[in-house]
Amino acid sequence: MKLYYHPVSTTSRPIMAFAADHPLDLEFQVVDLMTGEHLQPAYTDINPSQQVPMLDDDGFRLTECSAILKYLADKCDSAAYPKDLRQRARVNEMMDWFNTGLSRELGYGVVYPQVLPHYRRPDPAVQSGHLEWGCEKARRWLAILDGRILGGGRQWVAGDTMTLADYLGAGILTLGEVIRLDYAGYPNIQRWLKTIKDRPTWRQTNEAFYTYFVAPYQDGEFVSL
Ligand SMILES: N[C@@H](CCC(=O)N[C@@H](CS)C(=O)NCC(=O)O)C(=O)O
Repeated sequence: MKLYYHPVSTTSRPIMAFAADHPLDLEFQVVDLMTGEHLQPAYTDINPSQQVPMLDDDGFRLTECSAILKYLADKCDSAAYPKDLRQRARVNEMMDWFNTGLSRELGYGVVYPQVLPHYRRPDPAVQSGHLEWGCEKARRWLAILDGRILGGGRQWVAGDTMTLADYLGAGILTLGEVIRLDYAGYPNIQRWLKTIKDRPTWRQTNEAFYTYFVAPYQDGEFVSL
């Protein structure tokens, strides 16, 4: 199997982390988002969405990080994607929660418009209104994550053990580090992230993210939560 990915990408990092923790025969093929390789005909031909990640399993091509994680987990029979119907439904629920709610507001509402030129609104008033809106909505999701989902001493977001939802959620939350978001004021989120980041495979699979996406912006001025 081959994973087309980029090592700083928020949607690739959870798959890299999962793969590092599991016995998967996975070849990694960088698609250089920085030079626009994903927009070139060679990649567009195999992935018209022009995004990473994409998995190719013997000609079966699959996009969407959430779908790829589930596919890989079933492929290697991982306990991170439980077989029990309700436990699995809970994991699916949390993955959708992260990917459609928090990711939208935190990533597209707050972080990307400040660091990726093609997401910045050309009109300063629109940009500022967009960020204000994103921050307000992101704060709401973070309060739910901190208080309801990870509150009461819960260690993981979807059950008693680490699941795909934790892999995905940690990738999305750590994107905030690009604008130096440390989740002060959200102690349960901080505790949960620390547990995941203390895992031996975390630094290895996130090294490029910290080097090429977090470090260059460490002195930047950002609107933050
Ligand atoms: N819904 C997709 C989103 C994938 C995505 O946003 N990928 C980004 C990298 S994190 C990308 O390829 N961006 C390139 C671009 O949009 O130009 C998923 O969950 O996998």
